[in-house]
Amino acid sequence: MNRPARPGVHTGRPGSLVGLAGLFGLIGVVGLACGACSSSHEQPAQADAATTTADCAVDAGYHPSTYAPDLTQTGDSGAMTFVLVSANPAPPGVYANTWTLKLLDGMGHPITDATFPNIKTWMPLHGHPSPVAPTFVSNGDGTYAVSLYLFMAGLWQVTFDAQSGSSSDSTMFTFCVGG
Ligand SMILES: [Cu+2]
Repeated sequence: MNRPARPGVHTGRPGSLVGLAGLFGLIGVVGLACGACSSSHEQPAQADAATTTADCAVDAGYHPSTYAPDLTQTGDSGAMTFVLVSANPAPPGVYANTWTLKLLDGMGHPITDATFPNIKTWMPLHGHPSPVAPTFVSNGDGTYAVSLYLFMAGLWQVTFDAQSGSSSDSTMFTFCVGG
C-alpha cells in the first residue's frame, strides 16, 4: 500500500517563551481563519490536509486506543457491545477510512437491524469535526460498513450512537491518526 510522502517531522516541543509567542501567533492565524469557518462548512483543509504527521501530544485524559482487529468496547449504557472488527487502512489513517463495526446485544447476539442516528468525528485538540459526514451501510449480519474521512493527522474521536428498536447505546473510539 502506498503511503503519502512524509513532510517535515516536528522536532519536539517549543521552549516555553518561544512557544508561548508562537502559540499567540497561531491563535491569531486561527482566529482569522475561523471567520471563514463559521460562515462555510466547505472550507478546504489546505495545509492541514498536507500534513500526515500526527501531533498527538495528548493529555492523558483522551486515552487513544492502539488499533488491533476486534477492538471491543461496551457501550456507555451497557446495552450493546461495539466491536471494531477491522479498519481499512489499519491502523486508521489520514483521509478515507472504511471500518467494519459489529454490534452485539446484551446476550452477545449480533444486532442486524441497527441504525446510527449519529456518527460524530471530532478532533478534540483542534475543536473541529471532519467536513465530510460519515456514512454507514448494514451488511445484514450484525456488521456495518462505516465510511469516515479523517482529513488531517492527529487525535480523532469517533462516536457512534446506535439504535435498534427501543434499545440505544453509544461508544467513542479514539485514535492517534497518521504519523
Ligand atoms: Cu484538526
